[in-house]
Amino acid sequence: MRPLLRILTALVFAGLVLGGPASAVAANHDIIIAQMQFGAVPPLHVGDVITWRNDDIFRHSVTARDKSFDIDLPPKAQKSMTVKQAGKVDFYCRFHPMMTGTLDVQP
Ligand SMILES: [Cu+2]
Repeated sequence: MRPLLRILTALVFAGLVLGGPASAVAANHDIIIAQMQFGAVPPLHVGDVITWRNDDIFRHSVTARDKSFDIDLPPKAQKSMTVKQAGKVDFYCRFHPMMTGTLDVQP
């Protein structure tokens, strides 16, 4: 095999072993909460990790309407979660219900 082909083959094989046959490599996303708003939600896939970071001086939460997650975020705190299910999940802040967003997760 030519060297480039050999490298590509090794990378594909590593991806299959590490990521499983159905998933691409999991991505990490930061979603920043600032000025009483959730930051933009990036495109997501099952297995991705979201780190929620609260840059406000207020306590917030990231609470799923379907109760699949409920993250408490004191001021200046950050917490990570792994995205486990495909589909759309609306979320809000328990302390400021006007703060809302939607996760749109692909398989
Ligand atoms: Cu809040």
